[in-house]
Amino acid sequence: MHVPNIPSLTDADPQVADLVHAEAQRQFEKIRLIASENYVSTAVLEATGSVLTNKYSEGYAGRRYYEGQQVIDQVEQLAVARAKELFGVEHANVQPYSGSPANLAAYLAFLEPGEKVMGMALPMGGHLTHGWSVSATGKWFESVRYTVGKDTGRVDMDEVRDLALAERPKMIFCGGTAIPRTIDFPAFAAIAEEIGAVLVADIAHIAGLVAGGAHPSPVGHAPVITTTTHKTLRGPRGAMIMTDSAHAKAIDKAVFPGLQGGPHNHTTAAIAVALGEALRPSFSEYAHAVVANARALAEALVERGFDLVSGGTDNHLILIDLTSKDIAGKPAAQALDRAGIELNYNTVPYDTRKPFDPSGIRLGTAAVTTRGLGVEQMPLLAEWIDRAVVGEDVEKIALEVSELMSAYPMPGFAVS
Ligand code: DSN
Repeated sequence: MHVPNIPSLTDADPQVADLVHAEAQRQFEKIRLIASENYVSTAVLEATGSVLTNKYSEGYAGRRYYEGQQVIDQVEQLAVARAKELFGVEHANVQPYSGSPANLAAYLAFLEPGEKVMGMALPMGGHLTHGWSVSATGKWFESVRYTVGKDTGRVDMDEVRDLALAERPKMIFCGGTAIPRTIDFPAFAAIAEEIGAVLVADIAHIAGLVAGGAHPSPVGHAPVITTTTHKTLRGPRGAMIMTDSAHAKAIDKAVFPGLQGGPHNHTTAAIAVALGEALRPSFSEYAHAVVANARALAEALVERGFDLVSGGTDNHLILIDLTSKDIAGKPAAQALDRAGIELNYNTVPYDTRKPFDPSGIRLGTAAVTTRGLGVEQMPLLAEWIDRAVVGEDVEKIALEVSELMSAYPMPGFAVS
């Protein structure tokens, strides 16, 4: 059953209560390898489900448009202070509703419509909001995109520099959603400085690794840093923008009143809780364990003949090109789901297939590491993936997966 228990919901709306319990059970039984997901602590869950959701508080602490902010101001100030301490930044805005609005705030703060942005192309591992054509950011701004090497699967910083010098974008994004390798923040910063562009580091995927010292930090290199709070950082669904002092005012104005109304105060409180957790030494151990697990899983997959984009991983994420296995990403992901292994199909760089039916799958180790799985379990995961990806023994594997996971407690769930 779900923890905290939900007796009032069960009385008032058993249909929804049953669905909540069912999802908790599903998360307990599966090996969750979606690279952008995690399990939050029970404390984060409690903050998210609190009466703070009842309150409107447009504005910022001490400068609100509604009365009754005696408590909310303290909640937001606590979240901000913890973000500043954890990441070592001068300023933090904890109000963005999620990653896409956080990135939009950067556009609103530093670009006029039609001006030029540079980001990693979506099929190469970038994000929709880094200027991809179907996103508002690609429709309302001119965008240029850097790629990864066809043979290396890695960003070539000389090519990024050449493109930047030729195109002279006003803003540059680094980071993305399917990047298995370390992001070279100093190199991006040098390029941005050379052309006078604002560098925005989108660390949504790796924020927890940065906080835990398992990935280099963009602080001191990128004056603007956007992140979601729910991936490796292990907080609630939300986002933050961290800046140096020079860029703070523009970002705050862009978030509110530029893009948003009232912040989601229950989320802000849960972000504060998650940041408090990330400030503890055990979080650094967690972040390093996430990377160690990803490396071990990558090695075990390579041994089984899987073709990994860039050959491996430096972080929590693995991108597999299944072309050599003669199966597409979507049927593979569906077969894996039936086997109790949850991940997503994904385009790979230079994919010849369509985004809704691409050649790859994407995996991450943030959630399984939270459950307590270690490097010793990764060869078994690779073996199950190898068999299930082609639809072999899926029902049998699902039972074995559920048996394995039953030994690892899940925050948010208790066996009833
Ligand atoms: N949907 C997120 C991910 O899965 O990486 C990015 O927005």
